Amino acid sequence: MVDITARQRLKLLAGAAALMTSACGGASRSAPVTPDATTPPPPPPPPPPTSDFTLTDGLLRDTFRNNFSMGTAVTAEQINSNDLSARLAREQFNVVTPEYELKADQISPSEGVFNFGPADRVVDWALDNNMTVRGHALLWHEATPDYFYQGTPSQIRARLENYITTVMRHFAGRITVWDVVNEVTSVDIFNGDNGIGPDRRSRWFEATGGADYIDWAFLAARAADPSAQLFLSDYETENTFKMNWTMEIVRRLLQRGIPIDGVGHQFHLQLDTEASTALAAIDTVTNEFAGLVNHVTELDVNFYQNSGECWQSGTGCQPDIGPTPPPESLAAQARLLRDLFNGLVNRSTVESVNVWGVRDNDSWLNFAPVTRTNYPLLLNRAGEAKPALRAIIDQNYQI
Ligand code: 9MR
Repeated sequence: MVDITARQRLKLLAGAAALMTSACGGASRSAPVTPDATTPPPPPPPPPPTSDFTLTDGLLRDTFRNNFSMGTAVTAEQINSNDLSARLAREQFNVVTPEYELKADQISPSEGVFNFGPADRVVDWALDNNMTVRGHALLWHEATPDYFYQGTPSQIRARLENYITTVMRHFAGRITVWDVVNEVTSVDIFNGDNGIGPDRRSRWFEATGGADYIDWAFLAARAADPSAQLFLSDYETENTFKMNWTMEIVRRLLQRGIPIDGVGHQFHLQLDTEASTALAAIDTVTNEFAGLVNHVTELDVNFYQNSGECWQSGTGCQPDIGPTPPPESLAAQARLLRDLFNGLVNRSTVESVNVWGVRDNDSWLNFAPVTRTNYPLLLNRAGEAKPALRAIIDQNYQI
């Protein structure tokens, strides 16, 4: 995983590149008739449309208004620079997740230091624009400074409780939904299944000697802000094996009386993912745990298939597609997302669906596992609706 500062630098470069490549009319017109002194010159004609479709204000969120809220990830940098993605986020979505500003390495880079500035910026901007905020994430094994893991298990617990209490109280009333723990399920299933079981062998697990830290986090979160909705979020819940392990963890939490309100499914999907596998994950939660709700937390569709080797060492990766996405891939993305959204609207436990970025150039998948042009989101680099967006808002749109 690329570190945060490198990622931020890359994002800035990507933003600049997108600006430089944005089209600017340029069609030549015939010479104007010489105006007479009394008639004002006619206004210039509007630029030719680049597509036969206009994404009117609020269309995306309004399409799903009776089903679930529609969210996206935004950064403080995008807001501060009035980036096109921030403007489109405000126009089309009603939930914002700060993409990294609420992570421990940003909020508290060293012990006792709390830096809320960038997160406050995103949260206040969202609220000013009538959007709600998903808090992401109180505990993760990435983007977390080393000091969190130092000392005895009881020292680590006390520090974690203090962190969660301080952060949640700071945002109380402004952030009403939190990913309390992120990605705590074992990934052993992808490493040949060595019988490790449901709990990820993360630094949290190693430093505390087990998975009780998950309980500690939820208990502290409920105590800090009893009105907040508390989630466990993970990726590849569309994989039955991984989902079973996530379910084992949720079951254990509920059996112990640990407060949890819902499961977040990141849904970082592939072009060949069957929507039914993702919908099955939603149903698994609904069918076993009456009262728990589902959120889709980080939806995107990767245009590359990454081998384990590519993820682990950055070698053997598929080559860059380049600046023109293959039409058949755009169509596959549109079909997958239409099937997914058609299933999500019929599932009453789905309260919130969030895509992980606004325009294709915003996505982490342009940089992970290696730097390549990717097309994972609903809007293209120019901020126009892609086939996937049109497919989910209009059943008559021909893919
Ligand atoms: O997209 C996020 C990227 O901008 C950050 O640099 C990175 C580290 O904070 O986190 C990325 O988001 C991750 C999310 O928080 C959890 N699931 C996986 C996402 C992609 O790595």
